[in-house]
Amino acid sequence: MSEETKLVVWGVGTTRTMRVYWMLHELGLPYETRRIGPRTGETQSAEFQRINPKQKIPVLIDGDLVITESTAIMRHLRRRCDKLPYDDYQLSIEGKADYDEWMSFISMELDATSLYVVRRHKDLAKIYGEAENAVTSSIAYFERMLDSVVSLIVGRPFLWGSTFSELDIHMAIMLDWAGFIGIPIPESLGDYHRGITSRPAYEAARKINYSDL
Ligand SMILES: N[C@@H](CCC(=O)N[C@@H](CS)C(=O)NCC(=O)O)C(=O)O
Repeated sequence: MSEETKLVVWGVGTTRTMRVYWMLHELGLPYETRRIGPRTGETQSAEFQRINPKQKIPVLIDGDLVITESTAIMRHLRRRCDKLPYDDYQLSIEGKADYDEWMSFISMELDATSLYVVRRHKDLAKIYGEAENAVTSSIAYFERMLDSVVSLIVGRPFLWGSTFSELDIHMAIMLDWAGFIGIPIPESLGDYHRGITSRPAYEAARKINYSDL
């Protein structure tokens, strides 16, 4: 693989695919898109199952490398070029622990155990089943978890160190998603959220990810 290897992204239309397009546009990397959507049956085609047996989008193909997790794809793209260099803190052992903590917190506490449960048992209840209590308690859990980190975010342009990173993509999409569901976001996070989502790469990614859906 080299910086010149053609990048191919499979999948559009979800918060997870949005992460990948946003990072690609931040880095200005050229790519091709295979516009398959979630729950269309396209992730079950024989061709796609050979690429990703998990039958999930997004997938990034980078030469011989196939990556099937959106957070791993964001990190890989960033490491692949030098357009978003790391600062001294981000390279330090403390900075790396801080990164791991944010990545784990957003992926697990805000996403997997909270908003994704709401998604499955509310909007996608026809597939995953109705579970009103799970939806209500997951919303409350999301609010409690988000509240617990508000003081670490307020007044900062970026979550980690002094530069924009994939953690900002991850967090801003969570805040978008919560707003979409109707969960009120603490007002004090408004400046951070607006700052991150005013980046041109966010709009460019939205156009690719959500057009014709
Ligand atoms: N861990 C995966 C989760 C991906 C995921 O859950 N993708 C869903 C859409 S949000 C999917 O492809 N579902 C299969 C389908 O709907 O056909 C990631 O973040 O990359």
